[in-house]
Amino acid sequence: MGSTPSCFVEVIVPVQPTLEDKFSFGLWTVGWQARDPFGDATRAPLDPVEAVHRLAGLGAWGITFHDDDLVPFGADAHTRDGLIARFRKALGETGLTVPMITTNLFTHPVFKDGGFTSNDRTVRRYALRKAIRNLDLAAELGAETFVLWGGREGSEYDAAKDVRAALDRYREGLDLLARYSTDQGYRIRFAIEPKPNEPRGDILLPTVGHALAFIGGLEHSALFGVNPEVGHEQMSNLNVTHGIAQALWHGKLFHIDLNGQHGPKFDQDLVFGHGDLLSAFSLVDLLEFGGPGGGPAYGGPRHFDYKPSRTEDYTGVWDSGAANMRMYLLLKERAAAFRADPRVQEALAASKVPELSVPTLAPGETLADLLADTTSFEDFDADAAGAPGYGFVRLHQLAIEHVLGAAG
Ligand SMILES: [Mn+2]
Repeated sequence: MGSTPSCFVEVIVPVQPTLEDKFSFGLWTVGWQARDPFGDATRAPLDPVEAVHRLAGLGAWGITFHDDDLVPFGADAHTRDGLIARFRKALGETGLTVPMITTNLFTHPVFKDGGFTSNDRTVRRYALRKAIRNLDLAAELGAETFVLWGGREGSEYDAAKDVRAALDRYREGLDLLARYSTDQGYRIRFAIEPKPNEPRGDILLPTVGHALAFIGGLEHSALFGVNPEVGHEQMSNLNVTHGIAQALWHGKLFHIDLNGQHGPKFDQDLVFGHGDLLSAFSLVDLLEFGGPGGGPAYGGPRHFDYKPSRTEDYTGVWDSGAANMRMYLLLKERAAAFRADPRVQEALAASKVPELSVPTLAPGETLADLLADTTSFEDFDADAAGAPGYGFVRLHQLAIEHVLGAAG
Protein backbone atom coordinates (compact mmCIF):
# COMPACT_ATOMS: atom_id res chain seq x y z
CA MET A 1 0.00 0.00 0.00
CA GLY A 2 1.19 3.48 -0.82
CA SER A 3 0.98 6.32 1.60
CA THR A 4 -2.48 7.76 2.21
CA PRO A 5 -2.78 11.19 0.69
CA SER A 6 -3.50 13.78 3.34
CA CYS A 7 -6.90 14.68 2.03
CA PHE A 8 -8.66 14.59 5.38
CA VAL A 9 -7.42 17.95 6.55
CA GLU A 10 -10.04 19.31 8.89
CA VAL A 11 -10.98 22.83 7.88
CA ILE A 12 -12.02 24.86 10.90
CA VAL A 13 -13.01 28.42 10.16
CA PRO A 14 -11.20 30.53 12.75
CA VAL A 15 -13.95 32.47 14.47
CA GLN A 16 -13.19 33.61 18.00
CA PRO A 17 -15.64 35.53 20.20
CA THR A 18 -14.53 38.94 21.41
CA LEU A 19 -16.03 41.20 24.10
CA GLU A 20 -17.38 43.44 21.29
CA ASP A 21 -19.68 40.57 20.29
CA LYS A 22 -21.52 41.02 23.63
CA PHE A 23 -22.21 37.31 24.07
CA SER A 24 -23.94 36.49 27.35
CA PHE A 25 -25.30 33.33 28.95
CA GLY A 26 -27.83 32.60 31.65
CA LEU A 27 -26.44 30.92 34.75
CA TRP A 28 -29.42 28.55 34.43
CA THR A 29 -28.29 27.44 30.96
CA VAL A 30 -24.85 25.92 31.55
CA GLY A 31 -25.94 25.28 35.15
CA TRP A 32 -28.97 23.20 34.15
CA GLN A 33 -28.62 19.79 35.76
CA ALA A 34 -30.85 18.29 33.05
CA ARG A 35 -33.73 17.30 35.28
CA ASP A 36 -36.86 16.93 33.11
CA PRO A 37 -40.45 15.77 33.74
CA PHE A 38 -39.42 12.19 32.98
CA GLY A 39 -35.97 11.87 34.46
CA ASP A 40 -33.57 12.86 37.18
CA ALA A 41 -30.61 15.17 36.88
CA THR A 42 -27.74 13.80 34.78
CA ARG A 43 -25.19 16.38 35.89
CA ALA A 44 -23.87 17.55 39.26
CA PRO A 45 -24.65 21.10 40.42
CA LEU A 46 -22.43 23.81 38.92
CA ASP A 47 -20.85 26.38 41.22
CA PRO A 48 -21.81 29.87 39.88
CA VAL A 49 -18.20 30.95 40.44
CA GLU A 50 -17.00 28.16 38.13
CA ALA A 51 -19.63 29.18 35.57
CA VAL A 52 -18.23 32.73 35.58
CA HIS A 53 -14.66 31.54 35.05
CA ARG A 54 -15.57 28.96 32.39
CA LEU A 55 -17.75 31.37 30.38
CA ALA A 56 -15.09 34.08 30.54
CA GLY A 57 -12.57 31.49 29.33
CA LEU A 58 -14.78 30.69 26.33
CA GLY A 59 -14.87 34.38 25.34
CA ALA A 60 -18.27 35.37 26.72
CA TRP A 61 -18.87 38.98 27.79
CA GLY A 62 -21.73 38.64 30.26
CA ILE A 63 -23.61 36.35 32.62
CA THR A 64 -27.25 36.66 33.66
CA PHE A 65 -29.31 34.92 36.32
CA HIS A 66 -32.59 34.51 38.17
CA ASP A 67 -32.37 35.44 41.86
CA ASP A 68 -32.78 31.77 42.82
CA ASP A 69 -29.99 30.62 40.46
CA LEU A 70 -27.48 32.42 42.66
CA VAL A 71 -29.17 32.39 46.05
CA PRO A 72 -31.31 29.34 46.89
CA PHE A 73 -34.97 30.17 47.57
CA GLY A 74 -35.49 31.00 51.25
CA ALA A 75 -31.79 31.45 52.11
CA ASP A 76 -31.20 33.73 55.10
CA ALA A 77 -29.68 37.21 54.67
CA HIS A 78 -26.21 36.13 55.82
CA THR A 79 -26.08 33.26 53.32
CA ARG A 80 -27.43 35.54 50.58
CA ASP A 81 -24.80 38.22 51.21
CA GLY A 82 -22.01 35.63 51.20
CA LEU A 83 -23.12 34.05 47.91
CA ILE A 84 -23.46 37.43 46.21
CA ALA A 85 -20.05 38.54 47.51
CA ARG A 86 -18.18 35.50 46.15
CA PHE A 87 -20.03 35.82 42.81
CA ARG A 88 -19.00 39.49 42.59
CA LYS A 89 -15.42 38.49 43.35
CA ALA A 90 -15.47 36.09 40.38
CA LEU A 91 -16.90 38.86 38.17
CA GLY A 92 -14.08 41.13 39.26
CA GLU A 93 -11.47 38.46 38.54
CA THR A 94 -12.76 37.78 35.03
CA GLY A 95 -14.22 41.11 33.90
CA LEU A 96 -17.52 39.39 33.06
CA THR A 97 -20.50 41.79 33.29
CA VAL A 98 -24.09 41.24 34.48
CA PRO A 99 -26.13 42.95 31.77
CA MET A 100 -29.46 41.41 32.78
CA ILE A 101 -31.18 39.94 35.84
CA THR A 102 -34.52 38.19 36.08
CA THR A 103 -36.76 36.87 38.85
CA ASN A 104 -37.84 33.29 39.42
CA LEU A 105 -41.62 33.41 39.91
CA PHE A 106 -42.19 29.86 38.68
CA THR A 107 -40.26 27.14 40.56
CA HIS A 108 -41.61 27.25 44.11
CA PRO A 109 -45.10 25.71 44.63
CA VAL A 110 -46.35 29.08 45.89
CA PHE A 111 -46.24 30.28 42.26
CA LYS A 112 -48.13 27.30 40.81
CA ASP A 113 -50.95 29.61 39.67
CA GLY A 114 -48.59 32.45 38.76
CA GLY A 115 -46.87 35.38 40.46
CA PHE A 116 -48.28 38.75 39.40
CA THR A 117 -51.50 37.11 38.16
CA SER A 118 -52.12 34.38 40.73
CA ASN A 119 -55.77 34.12 41.76
CA ASP A 120 -54.45 34.33 45.34
CA ARG A 121 -53.91 38.00 46.26
CA THR A 122 -51.34 37.18 48.97
CA VAL A 123 -49.22 35.36 46.39
CA ARG A 124 -49.32 38.42 44.11
CA ARG A 125 -48.12 40.64 46.98
CA TYR A 126 -45.32 38.17 47.76
CA ALA A 127 -44.31 37.98 44.07
CA LEU A 128 -44.06 41.76 43.91
CA ARG A 129 -41.85 41.89 47.00
CA LYS A 130 -39.58 39.14 45.59
CA ALA A 131 -39.25 40.98 42.27
CA ILE A 132 -38.57 44.32 43.99
CA ARG A 133 -35.84 42.79 46.15
CA ASN A 134 -34.28 41.40 42.97
CA LEU A 135 -34.58 44.79 41.27
CA ASP A 136 -32.40 46.21 44.05
CA LEU A 137 -29.82 43.51 43.31
CA ALA A 138 -30.01 44.28 39.57
CA ALA A 139 -29.25 47.94 40.28
CA GLU A 140 -26.46 46.98 42.68
CA LEU A 141 -24.78 44.83 39.99
CA GLY A 142 -25.24 47.44 37.26
CA ALA A 143 -27.67 45.41 35.16
CA GLU A 144 -29.33 47.48 32.43
CA THR A 145 -32.19 45.11 31.74
CA PHE A 146 -34.69 43.33 33.98
CA VAL A 147 -36.36 40.47 32.13
CA LEU A 148 -39.90 39.40 32.99
CA TRP A 149 -40.74 35.87 31.89
CA GLY A 150 -44.16 34.99 33.25
CA GLY A 151 -43.90 31.25 32.82
CA ARG A 152 -46.62 30.50 35.38
CA GLU A 153 -48.84 33.44 34.45
CA GLY A 154 -51.56 31.49 32.70
CA SER A 155 -53.88 28.53 33.03
CA GLU A 156 -54.80 25.07 31.86
CA TYR A 157 -58.58 25.62 32.07
CA ASP A 158 -60.49 28.60 30.66
CA ALA A 159 -62.91 28.74 33.61
CA ALA A 160 -59.99 28.90 36.05
CA LYS A 161 -58.65 32.28 34.90
CA ASP A 162 -60.45 35.56 34.28
CA VAL A 163 -58.04 36.70 31.59
CA ARG A 164 -59.14 40.36 31.64
CA ALA A 165 -58.73 40.51 35.42
CA ALA A 166 -55.37 38.75 35.10
CA LEU A 167 -54.21 41.39 32.59
CA ASP A 168 -55.39 44.11 35.03
CA ARG A 169 -53.25 42.54 37.76
CA TYR A 170 -50.31 42.03 35.36
CA ARG A 171 -50.47 45.73 34.47
CA GLU A 172 -50.80 46.69 38.14
CA GLY A 173 -47.74 44.62 39.03
CA LEU A 174 -45.57 45.97 36.22
CA ASP A 175 -46.70 49.56 36.89
CA LEU A 176 -45.65 49.14 40.53
CA LEU A 177 -42.27 47.66 39.58
CA ALA A 178 -41.58 50.54 37.19
CA ARG A 179 -42.72 53.08 39.78
CA TYR A 180 -40.38 51.58 42.39
CA SER A 181 -37.48 51.57 39.92
CA THR A 182 -38.09 55.19 38.93
CA ASP A 183 -38.50 56.30 42.58
CA GLN A 184 -35.15 54.69 43.40
CA GLY A 185 -33.50 56.46 40.47
CA TYR A 186 -32.59 53.17 38.81
CA ARG A 187 -31.81 53.33 35.10
CA ILE A 188 -33.16 49.86 34.37
CA ARG A 189 -35.36 48.88 31.43
CA PHE A 190 -37.84 46.02 31.60
CA ALA A 191 -38.15 43.37 28.90
CA ILE A 192 -41.18 41.08 28.72
CA GLU A 193 -40.39 37.58 27.40
CA PRO A 194 -43.31 36.00 25.55
CA LYS A 195 -43.93 32.25 25.43
CA PRO A 196 -47.07 30.45 24.25
CA ASN A 197 -47.13 27.51 26.67
CA GLU A 198 -44.96 25.35 28.96
CA PRO A 199 -45.00 25.17 31.89
CA ARG A 200 -48.64 26.43 31.83
CA GLY A 201 -51.07 25.03 29.28
CA ASP A 202 -51.54 28.58 28.01
CA ILE A 203 -49.36 31.50 29.08
CA LEU A 204 -50.50 35.15 29.08
CA LEU A 205 -48.72 37.43 26.56
CA PRO A 206 -47.90 34.38 24.39
CA THR A 207 -46.12 36.10 21.49
CA VAL A 208 -44.10 39.22 20.70
CA GLY A 209 -47.23 40.80 19.22
CA HIS A 210 -49.32 40.21 22.35
CA ALA A 211 -46.56 41.67 24.54
CA LEU A 212 -46.13 44.76 22.35
CA ALA A 213 -49.85 45.47 22.49
CA PHE A 214 -49.90 45.02 26.30
CA ILE A 215 -46.92 47.37 26.78
CA GLY A 216 -48.89 50.19 25.13
CA GLY A 217 -51.27 50.18 28.10
CA LEU A 218 -48.62 50.44 30.84
CA GLU A 219 -48.14 53.58 32.95
CA HIS A 220 -44.38 53.73 32.18
CA SER A 221 -44.59 52.11 28.74
CA ALA A 222 -41.34 53.76 27.60
CA LEU A 223 -39.47 51.64 30.17
CA PHE A 224 -40.87 48.40 28.76
CA GLY A 225 -39.81 46.41 25.73
CA VAL A 226 -39.58 42.75 24.78
CA ASN A 227 -37.08 39.93 25.19
CA PRO A 228 -38.10 37.57 22.38
CA GLU A 229 -36.75 34.03 22.44
CA VAL A 230 -36.14 32.31 19.10
CA GLY A 231 -37.65 29.00 20.21
CA HIS A 232 -40.66 30.55 21.91
CA GLU A 233 -41.86 32.23 18.71
CA GLN A 234 -41.17 29.05 16.73
CA MET A 235 -43.19 27.01 19.26
CA SER A 236 -46.11 29.18 18.07
CA ASN A 237 -45.20 28.33 14.46
CA LEU A 238 -44.35 32.00 13.91
CA ASN A 239 -41.48 33.53 11.92
CA VAL A 240 -39.10 34.76 14.64
CA THR A 241 -37.23 37.07 12.25
CA HIS A 242 -40.50 38.83 11.46
CA GLY A 243 -41.28 39.12 15.18
CA ILE A 244 -37.85 40.62 15.90
CA ALA A 245 -38.23 42.99 12.95
CA GLN A 246 -41.54 44.23 14.29
CA ALA A 247 -40.08 44.67 17.79
CA LEU A 248 -37.28 46.74 16.22
CA TRP A 249 -39.84 48.74 14.23
CA HIS A 250 -41.55 49.66 17.51
CA GLY A 251 -38.19 50.50 19.13
CA LYS A 252 -38.89 47.74 21.66
CA LEU A 253 -36.14 45.15 21.17
CA PHE A 254 -34.55 45.60 24.60
CA HIS A 255 -32.95 42.13 24.84
CA ILE A 256 -32.92 38.85 22.89
CA ASP A 257 -32.76 35.15 23.78
CA LEU A 258 -30.99 33.12 21.12
CA ASN A 259 -31.43 29.35 20.86
CA GLY A 260 -32.65 26.59 18.55
CA GLN A 261 -36.04 24.92 18.07
CA HIS A 262 -37.61 22.51 15.58
CA GLY A 263 -41.07 24.00 15.09
CA PRO A 264 -44.14 23.60 17.30
CA LYS A 265 -43.30 21.05 19.97
CA PHE A 266 -41.96 21.17 23.54
CA ASP A 267 -39.43 23.92 24.33
CA GLN A 268 -36.18 22.39 23.09
CA ASP A 269 -33.70 25.18 23.97
CA LEU A 270 -31.14 23.81 21.50
CA VAL A 271 -27.88 25.57 20.63
CA PHE A 272 -28.49 28.66 18.47
CA GLY A 273 -28.68 27.57 14.83
CA HIS A 274 -29.13 23.89 15.71
CA GLY A 275 -32.87 24.14 14.99
CA ASP A 276 -34.08 26.16 12.01
CA LEU A 277 -30.73 27.12 10.49
CA LEU A 278 -32.10 29.33 7.70
CA SER A 279 -34.20 31.28 10.21
CA ALA A 280 -31.08 31.72 12.36
CA PHE A 281 -29.26 33.03 9.28
CA SER A 282 -31.95 35.61 8.48
CA LEU A 283 -32.10 36.64 12.15
CA VAL A 284 -28.34 37.26 12.37
CA ASP A 285 -28.49 39.07 9.01
CA LEU A 286 -31.21 41.34 10.43
CA LEU A 287 -29.49 42.00 13.76
CA GLU A 288 -26.03 42.62 12.30
CA PHE A 289 -26.73 44.19 8.92
CA GLY A 290 -30.34 45.36 9.03
CA GLY A 291 -29.60 48.75 10.60
CA PRO A 292 -28.97 52.17 9.07
CA GLY A 293 -26.35 52.02 6.32
CA GLY A 294 -26.17 48.24 6.52
CA GLY A 295 -24.84 48.29 10.12
CA PRO A 296 -26.29 46.55 13.17
CA ALA A 297 -30.01 46.93 13.86
CA TYR A 298 -29.53 45.99 17.54
CA GLY A 299 -26.81 46.98 19.99
CA GLY A 300 -27.73 44.97 23.07
CA PRO A 301 -26.47 41.66 24.45
CA ARG A 302 -26.47 38.56 22.22
CA HIS A 303 -27.86 36.39 24.99
CA PHE A 304 -28.00 32.61 24.73
CA ASP A 305 -30.90 30.97 26.56
CA TYR A 306 -30.34 27.35 25.66
CA LYS A 307 -30.08 24.10 27.61
CA PRO A 308 -27.13 21.74 27.13
CA SER A 309 -28.84 18.49 26.16
CA ARG A 310 -29.51 15.96 28.92
CA THR A 311 -27.22 13.47 27.16
CA GLU A 312 -24.16 15.65 27.74
CA ASP A 313 -21.61 15.65 30.54
CA TYR A 314 -19.73 18.83 31.49
CA THR A 315 -17.40 18.48 28.50
CA GLY A 316 -20.54 18.63 26.37
CA VAL A 317 -21.85 21.59 28.37
CA TRP A 318 -18.82 23.75 27.60
CA ASP A 319 -18.62 22.50 24.01
CA SER A 320 -22.26 23.48 23.49
CA GLY A 321 -21.71 26.84 25.15
CA ALA A 322 -18.89 27.57 22.72
CA ALA A 323 -21.02 26.24 19.84
CA ASN A 324 -23.64 28.97 20.41
CA MET A 325 -21.08 31.73 19.92
CA ARG A 326 -19.43 29.93 17.02
CA MET A 327 -22.78 29.45 15.25
CA TYR A 328 -23.57 33.14 15.66
CA LEU A 329 -20.19 34.24 14.31
CA LEU A 330 -20.28 31.79 11.40
CA LEU A 331 -23.75 33.00 10.43
CA LYS A 332 -22.58 36.61 10.75
CA GLU A 333 -19.73 35.82 8.39
CA ARG A 334 -22.10 34.10 5.93
CA ALA A 335 -24.56 37.02 6.11
CA ALA A 336 -21.74 39.51 5.43
CA ALA A 337 -20.70 37.49 2.36
CA PHE A 338 -24.34 37.34 1.21
CA ARG A 339 -24.72 41.12 1.53
CA ALA A 340 -21.40 41.80 -0.28
CA ASP A 341 -22.08 39.50 -3.25
CA PRO A 342 -22.81 41.58 -6.41
CA ARG A 343 -25.13 38.80 -7.63
CA VAL A 344 -27.16 39.21 -4.44
CA GLN A 345 -27.30 43.00 -4.91
CA GLU A 346 -28.52 42.46 -8.46
CA ALA A 347 -31.08 39.84 -7.36
CA LEU A 348 -32.37 42.12 -4.58
CA ALA A 349 -32.87 44.92 -7.11
CA ALA A 350 -34.55 42.56 -9.59
CA SER A 351 -36.88 41.46 -6.78
CA LYS A 352 -37.60 45.14 -6.02
CA VAL A 353 -36.66 44.66 -2.38
CA PRO A 354 -35.11 48.17 -2.12
CA GLU A 355 -38.20 49.67 -3.79
CA LEU A 356 -40.28 48.85 -0.69
CA SER A 357 -38.39 51.60 1.14
CA VAL A 358 -39.68 54.21 -1.31
CA PRO A 359 -42.83 55.87 0.08
CA THR A 360 -46.00 55.11 -1.85
CA LEU A 361 -46.78 58.80 -2.35
CA ALA A 362 -44.13 60.98 -4.04
CA PRO A 363 -42.54 63.81 -2.00
CA GLY A 364 -45.12 66.56 -1.61
CA GLU A 365 -47.85 64.48 -3.19
CA THR A 366 -51.20 64.59 -1.38
CA LEU A 367 -54.02 62.09 -1.06
CA ALA A 368 -56.01 64.36 -3.45
CA ASP A 369 -53.16 64.10 -5.97
CA LEU A 370 -53.30 60.31 -5.74
CA LEU A 371 -57.07 60.35 -6.27
CA ALA A 372 -56.62 62.60 -9.31
CA ASP A 373 -53.82 60.48 -10.80
CA THR A 374 -55.53 58.36 -13.45
CA THR A 375 -52.31 56.37 -14.09
CA SER A 376 -52.59 54.99 -10.55
CA PHE A 377 -56.01 53.46 -11.13
CA GLU A 378 -58.25 54.32 -14.11
CA ASP A 379 -55.48 53.86 -16.69
CA PHE A 380 -53.40 51.36 -14.67
CA ASP A 381 -52.78 48.10 -16.52
CA ALA A 382 -53.19 45.61 -13.67
CA ASP A 383 -52.73 42.65 -16.01
CA ALA A 384 -49.38 43.97 -17.23
CA ALA A 385 -48.24 44.78 -13.67
CA GLY A 386 -49.34 41.35 -12.50
CA ALA A 387 -47.46 39.43 -15.18
CA PRO A 388 -43.73 39.61 -14.26
CA GLY A 389 -42.31 37.32 -11.58
CA TYR A 390 -40.45 38.70 -8.58
CA GLY A 391 -37.53 36.27 -8.63
CA PHE A 392 -37.76 35.56 -4.90
CA VAL A 393 -36.80 31.90 -5.32
CA ARG A 394 -33.55 32.82 -7.06
CA LEU A 395 -32.79 35.28 -4.27
CA HIS A 396 -33.48 32.65 -1.61
CA GLN A 397 -31.33 30.10 -3.42
CA LEU A 398 -28.44 32.61 -3.37
CA ALA A 399 -28.95 33.00 0.39
CA ILE A 400 -28.82 29.23 0.90
CA GLU A 401 -25.71 28.94 -1.30
CA HIS A 402 -24.04 31.45 1.01
CA VAL A 403 -25.20 29.57 4.12
CA LEU A 404 -23.69 26.41 2.65
CA GLY A 405 -20.47 28.21 1.70
CA ALA A 406 -21.11 27.26 -1.93
CA ALA A 407 -21.47 30.76 -3.36
CA GLY A 408 -17.75 31.29 -3.90
MN1 LIG B 1 -36.95 28.30 25.84
